[in-house]
Amino acid sequence: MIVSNRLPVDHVSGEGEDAVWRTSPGGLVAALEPVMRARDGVWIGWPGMADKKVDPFVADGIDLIPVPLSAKEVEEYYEGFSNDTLWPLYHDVISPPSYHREWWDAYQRVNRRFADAALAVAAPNAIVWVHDYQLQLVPKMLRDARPDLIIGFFNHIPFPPYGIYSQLPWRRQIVDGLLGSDVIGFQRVADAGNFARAVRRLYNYETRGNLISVPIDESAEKHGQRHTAVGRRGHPVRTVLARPFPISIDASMFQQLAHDPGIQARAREIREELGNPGTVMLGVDRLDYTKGIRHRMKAFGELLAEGTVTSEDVCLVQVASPSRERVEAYAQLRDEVEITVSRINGDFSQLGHPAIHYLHQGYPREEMVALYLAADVMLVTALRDGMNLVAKEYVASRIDQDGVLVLSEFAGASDELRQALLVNPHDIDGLKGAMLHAIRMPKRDRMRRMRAMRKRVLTHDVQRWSATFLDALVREDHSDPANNLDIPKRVMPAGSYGE
Ligand code: GDG
Repeated sequence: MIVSNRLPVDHVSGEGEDAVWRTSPGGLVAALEPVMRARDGVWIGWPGMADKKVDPFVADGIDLIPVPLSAKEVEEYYEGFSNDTLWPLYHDVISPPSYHREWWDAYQRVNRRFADAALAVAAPNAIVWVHDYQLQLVPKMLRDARPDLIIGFFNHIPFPPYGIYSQLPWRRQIVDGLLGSDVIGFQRVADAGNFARAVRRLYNYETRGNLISVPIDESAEKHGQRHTAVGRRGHPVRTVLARPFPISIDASMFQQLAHDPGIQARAREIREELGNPGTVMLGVDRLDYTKGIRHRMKAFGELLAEGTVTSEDVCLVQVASPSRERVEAYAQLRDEVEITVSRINGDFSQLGHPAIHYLHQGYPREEMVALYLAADVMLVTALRDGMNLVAKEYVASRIDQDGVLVLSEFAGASDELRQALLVNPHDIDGLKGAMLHAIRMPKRDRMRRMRAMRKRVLTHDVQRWSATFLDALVREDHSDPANNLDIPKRVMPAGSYGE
């Protein structure tokens, strides 16, 4: 069973029996669909419409169980606690988190509803995989009711250092909720480390490497609990594996799209429509304050102001797909970004050559791949990002082995894509230097780097990610050597561009 905030479908039209749904085939669906079919799985989540009860249905062969949310719950649990408390807190308080007790109440209530929906259909010893920060209380709710279940949790966003995490008024309850899992997956080594430290500080539980010993009462062992042992302090414990499982993309799907002659023609057309500039730089992000869109624009604006580049030589295409527009911080960010774009364009565009092509729209995947193929330089300058799939999608799409990735060291992807030009996006001079380096990089160097990054992404795709996670989840022995990490040793000196 998969439990996630959103079902992997969007409502197209009609109601009840006549409802038409379209699956939103993100990487997660692509990875899990075959597994779910083979194991008779179900997916539990919110269908995306408030105040509507939707009966269970099947989409593209996956059984879906909708969990209803009222408009008030969307406001308090989703937009409030998930996206205005946890999201900014877990992303290093880039924007100040809001703490409201009513939001917390709604979060607990809704987590209970998701857990109950799972409990209603879980077979004995079922494998339940819970996803992301909206549902951190679900693992413990499941464990308390059904110790036989095999429970995994994957956190798609960072887990912050304790000095930040400790702001959360409900910091103990969240950690306790997560510890209901058998396996807790994080994007980076640092996230798993931050979590283990939070466990020690808040509960003083023993931790050893990736293993956390959670004390249990004597009787629990007899009730079919897995992973039980006697802890070093002489009490019975249940061990929880908390380690990184860096997520990836459906790499072969991106490769396949990149081979499509129609998409290749579209990529050429895009360059023509842009006026055939010497260099096309591209940004693709949800319009989110974690993505460093303003830092990227500031750096580009300064290069134009100094005359180091002109809008005829270099243009920036920024796709900023609309996101969370009812949350105040997002509305504010949109205003700031749009003012910045207008200023830069007003000051530096030439007729027929706008400096920034700003697109506040979502596009079909085919168009995204055409953009990746058209872009000489991909800018991923997140201030904090769990992984950043866009970086991996760009690499997988570059079947010509060309193109330069400028990548923030604050994105999880930088642990694997060491041949990117790594940047600290707060260092505007460093960012400008990396942009210039990318613009001027000789083809041989570009290809050498791209080849190495492609090797990594093509061999470590989302199918491998889900298989690795599920493998760790069903394994009887948490301390098995197969749990060793598969994250490359740093091949370049630590530190960012220009240091
Ligand atoms: C969270 C974590 C982690 C964007 N605009 C369009 C579009 N996209 C697609 C991209 C990419 C996805 O959305 C965005 O994924 P990211 O990883 O870049 O970022 P988040 O949305 O913040 O995702 C993140 C991820 O979860 C997975 O664990 O990597 O760190 O924050 O796939 O291509 N796709 C289409 N049109 C658009 O306009 N078709």
